[in-house]
Amino acid sequence: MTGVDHSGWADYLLGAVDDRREVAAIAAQIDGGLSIEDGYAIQAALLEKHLARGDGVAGAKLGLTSAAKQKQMGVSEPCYGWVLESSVARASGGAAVDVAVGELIHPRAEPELIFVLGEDLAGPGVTASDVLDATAAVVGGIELIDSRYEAFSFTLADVIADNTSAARMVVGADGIGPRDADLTTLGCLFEVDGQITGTATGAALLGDPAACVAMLANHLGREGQALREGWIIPAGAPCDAQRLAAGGRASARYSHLGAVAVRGV
Ligand code: 0L1
Ligand code: MG
Repeated sequence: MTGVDHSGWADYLLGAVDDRREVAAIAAQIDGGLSIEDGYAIQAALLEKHLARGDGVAGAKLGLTSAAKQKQMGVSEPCYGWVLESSVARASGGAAVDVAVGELIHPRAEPELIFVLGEDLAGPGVTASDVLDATAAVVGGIELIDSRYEAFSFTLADVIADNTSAARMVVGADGIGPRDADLTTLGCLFEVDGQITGTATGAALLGDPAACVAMLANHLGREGQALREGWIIPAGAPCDAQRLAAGGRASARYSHLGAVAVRGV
């Protein structure tokens, strides 16, 4: 690793969250750019700062696991981040969950397939089948991402440092057992402000959503960390993300999992 000030850049990103303002991407401000390794080190420092403020970890997430998202953001690899307890809202029944978009910088909504773990999962060597064995339920959700960077523009290392743009995670009420349906053919229809903006199946997530979660478990295993029982694990968005404004509404309708909706307030 280089002499990058991980704690200082984490403060830079936390300041952007606190002040609800976009900031210049980090890589462009460092001679030689920002490595993926330094991106994860900044992300780890940022997580420590959130925990020091009294927040907790509700799960871990994957980002950029679909071709739709990789194309939208101009990158070719997935990334991993943390889901903070303060970011999670649980849907009840079919009612739309209100999200205070004014607390965010330039939020975008995207559908998510979410695994709820029934037991710990520690890499290396975790397979998609191991993920299904360790999963208590699969639910639908909607993530509100909010890059702290100007114009949602960044390198892969930048977005990793920024905890993969994580901002809010709305978790659907209706789950199924991990083997109750074929997750690769499970369908998702995403609608924003009355317009269908994307349709996809679970296979859009690198061929198999459970394999994505295995990648995350193996990534954390390399750092001596594990996914924990009770955590939620969003496997990524099968469709691209859409701007959500105050008064706007996004809904994700899943086969087998029901619908999840959010309203910008
Ligand atoms: O959850 C995600 O897929 C976000 C990954 C980061 C890139 C973005 O901000 O879209
Ligand atoms: Mg996401």
